[in-house]
Amino acid sequence: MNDEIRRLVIASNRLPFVLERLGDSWRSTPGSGGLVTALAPVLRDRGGLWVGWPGIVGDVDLSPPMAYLSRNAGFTMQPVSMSQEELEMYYRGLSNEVLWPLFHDLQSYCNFEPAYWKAYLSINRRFASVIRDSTLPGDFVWVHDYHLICVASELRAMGVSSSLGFFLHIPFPPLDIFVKLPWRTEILRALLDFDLIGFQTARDRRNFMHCLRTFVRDLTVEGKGQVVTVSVPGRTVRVGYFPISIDYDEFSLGARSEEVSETAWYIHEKIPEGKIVLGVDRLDYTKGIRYRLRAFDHLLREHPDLRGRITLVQIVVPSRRDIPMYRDLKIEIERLVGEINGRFTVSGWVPIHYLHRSLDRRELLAYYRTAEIALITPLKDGMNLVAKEYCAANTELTGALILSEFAGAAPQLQRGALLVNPYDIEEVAGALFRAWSMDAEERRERMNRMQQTIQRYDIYWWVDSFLRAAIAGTLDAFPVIEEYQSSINLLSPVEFD
Ligand code: ADQ
Repeated sequence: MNDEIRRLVIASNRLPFVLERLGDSWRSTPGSGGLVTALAPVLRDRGGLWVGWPGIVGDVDLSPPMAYLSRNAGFTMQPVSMSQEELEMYYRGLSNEVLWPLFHDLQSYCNFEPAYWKAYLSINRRFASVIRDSTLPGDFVWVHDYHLICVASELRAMGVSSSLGFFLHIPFPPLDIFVKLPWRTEILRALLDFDLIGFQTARDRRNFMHCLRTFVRDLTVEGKGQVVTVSVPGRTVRVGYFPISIDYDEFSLGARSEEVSETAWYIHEKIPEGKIVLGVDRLDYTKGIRYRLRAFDHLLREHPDLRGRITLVQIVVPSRRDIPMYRDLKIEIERLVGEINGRFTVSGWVPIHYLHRSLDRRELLAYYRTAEIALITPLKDGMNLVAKEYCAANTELTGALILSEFAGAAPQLQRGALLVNPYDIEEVAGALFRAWSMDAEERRERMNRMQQTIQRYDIYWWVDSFLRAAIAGTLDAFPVIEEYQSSINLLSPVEFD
């Protein structure tokens, strides 16, 4: 263990909540998405630091709400400010119109606007200055995701020599897609300024290594297995894969609680006819919702006997509402739901129940617990935590998981899930039929296998394996500090003055 390590510092585009001004008071609501679900329990009570954008644009004095949230959350929060224009160019632009679609293999959705890149570098530089000003040399700085790839090179340019780790939550694309990026060499070079680069799966690391070998000269690679060492003149960097996970015990115990059981019973009471198929996704074109709806439509056409005996509950969490492509996607999903419901609904049975809102943990767990089938079919996904959450919450071992082979979770869950190509509508419909008719024994065995894997490789395993590779230590290197005990739950909304 490295004795000099002092604090765990996390940097991500957003702080783990969204702040809003409500007249004279403030409201913080939990951030949606996998990164927050995964990291909030890790930093809680450790007195560490989280650097990120709090969700407010412009020049607003954020010290009072930040002080309140830091005092009560169990770690300190350091905001990074942004103007509306910067947000548009760096976040909406380079992050979500270039890196997000390209890294999910959807290059035709990209808008390679040159001005985006300048804004991206400038915001990465701002994150770097905030990190430099609020950390000490012994802190371990762990930067997250595609918005902040250039933070290490900016920090190095400022003379910061702290230990820096990076984790990419989304996939890394294959060479022939990555090659389209106008800033491909800059991105690869910037990543090499971290000390450890982590990907979700072996597939992503393989793609990255292939790109490095193609574009970076004088590169040597040593070792094999989960973490390898890459050297370029003047730098040595470790590169590994660390499949992210969930707090298994929290989901599993939560699902057994009385209030979740009651809500689950109530949900099934309201949808009494047959089996429930569940889809839960952030609103995003990578999640494959349109293909999924068409597969469900195909199932009902091909198996008229299932009509009235199977119901799809599709929950869509609002996301990136200010991006036009996301607004169009919402309209298209609603049109498809309306069309399918219009075609098949009969008195007493509506085939698709569509919810477009965020759910609290109790409701989400209740849906997980009550659904006989989870239909998780992203076109590509870094990991997909919903798949793992569904399994952890399936306390009675009666559920079946249909999972896209392009989700990062597929290699880990392949012994229990029914893997499908999400573009293959007939195959997905076939898997639905197979899951619908699967006997209890097979469901139990498959679910049991998946639960064992998720329980063993949970979120604490993930953090520890990353930290072991980064600093030869584990989360225990940053012990829980009495005076930082949290009194608010960042996964619930809070209002304060
Ligand atoms: P996301 O694309 O956000 O994450 P995912 O991993 O599935 O995808 O996480 C979604 C999270 O949102 C889950 O934790 C889930 O509980 C929560 N959620 C979903 N529906 C909700 C609802 N209706 N109400 C409230 N919460 C809801 C990115 C990458 C993924 C990667 C994660 C973590 O795109 O591939 O798995 O980061 O690395």
